[in-house]
Amino acid sequence: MALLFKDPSKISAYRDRRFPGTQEEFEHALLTSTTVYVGNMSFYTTEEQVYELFSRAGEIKKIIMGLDKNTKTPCGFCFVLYYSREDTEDVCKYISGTILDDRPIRVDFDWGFQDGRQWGRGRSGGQVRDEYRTDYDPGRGGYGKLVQKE
Ligand code: GTA
Repeated sequence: MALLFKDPSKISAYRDRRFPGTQEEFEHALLTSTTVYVGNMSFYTTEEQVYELFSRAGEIKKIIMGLDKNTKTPCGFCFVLYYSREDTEDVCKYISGTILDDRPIRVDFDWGFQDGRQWGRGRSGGQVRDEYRTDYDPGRGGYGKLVQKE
């Protein structure tokens, strides 16, 4: 295992406020889990497209598309569950930053999927980052939700 992945503070900048445990348990989960989070996806990217790209890194156990909690439609993220930790590390190293549907996607280590995590946590139903964005992003519904409401 590369040295980078032995230091939990370097493995991911993201801290899930809803993780039901201590910081140590969170870090342990990041170091051992076989789940990755995929962000900056287009709302139009399908599970089949995710499968096509992510199965290059290893055998996939399951894909869970992130959904807007109001419309129940894809809102630009997903979780990919692998069988092996080695494949999980490879996907973070080699697939993060590659282009899917004309967008650079971000692949991040994740502590593990639990029911409920598939829903966007933003007030408008989608992801929190799409509440606050001020740019125009046609692949993610245009302007951020707060700008749209102005
Ligand atoms: N492993 O990077 C990630 C990640 N993200 C961004 C979301 N998830 C992630 N998992 C991993 N790595 O299950 C997971 C969540 C949840 C699902 C949907 O995806 O654990 P969400 O994106 O709707 O909400 O989650 P989340 O993650 O709870 O939002 P958070 O942490 O408040 O904010 C995310 C980003 O939004 C921030 O980094 C920032 O860029 C922006 N943001 C948040 N608040 C503000 C604000 N007040 N002003 C401006 N920008 C803001």
